[in-house]
Amino acid sequence: MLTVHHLNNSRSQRILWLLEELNVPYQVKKYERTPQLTAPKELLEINSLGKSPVITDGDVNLAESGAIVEYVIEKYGNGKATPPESGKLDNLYFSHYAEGSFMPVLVQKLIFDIVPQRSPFYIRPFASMIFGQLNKQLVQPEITKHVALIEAHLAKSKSIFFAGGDEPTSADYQMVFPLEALTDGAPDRLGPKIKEYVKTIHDRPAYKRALEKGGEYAYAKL
Ligand SMILES: N[C@@H](CCC(=O)N[C@@H](CS)C(=O)NCC(=O)O)C(=O)O
Repeated sequence: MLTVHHLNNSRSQRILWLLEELNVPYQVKKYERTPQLTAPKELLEINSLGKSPVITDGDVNLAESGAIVEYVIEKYGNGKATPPESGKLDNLYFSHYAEGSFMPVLVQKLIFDIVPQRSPFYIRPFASMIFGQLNKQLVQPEITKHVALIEAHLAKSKSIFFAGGDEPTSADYQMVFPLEALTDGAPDRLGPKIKEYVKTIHDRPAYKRALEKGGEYAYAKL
């Protein structure tokens, strides 16, 4: 049976949601973040980067959420999660954009937030000032551009989903995590379409089942 190596509060929630939507039988092996928020070393035994998600499926051992999403849809989709012809390019774009362009900016913000908190107390005020300025001058303007791009796309999409079809496709499975993280951390910076999008996904029965299977997930509440 397919196993999802699942880290709490992580991108592997995407994979649980996908498997629930496609009704694929699977089991979850749970890993707990350390107090420093990194993955525990047991994940290194499954994948050499020690990151989540990873799946094992027979002889297949696959990391990288975008690759896993494509693999699962191709092997188990039975035609589901296929974008309409008119949405194929959008699906391709947003499936890659999520990890290739959007997540790096959010991770940069997270790091700039965390560095001052973890600095020795005697340099913390200076670290806060420097990293606060870096966030304000470099990262926030980037996030604003990303939010505008996504908001504009969702506003013109033929449906609530990124590819404009009547069901989620790989673009949605990839985009949901960064949008949830933003909704949780900076809801005031988001437009109405992104908020509606995240709420619609959270209301889906398959999404709720995935939350139950995965356990702790800070970006959506049961
Ligand atoms: N681009 C990778 C990123 C994987 C990744 O960084 N996963 C995070 C969880 S969201 C992780 O395992 N963090 C723990 C660590 O780096 O120790 C993907 O989409 O799968």
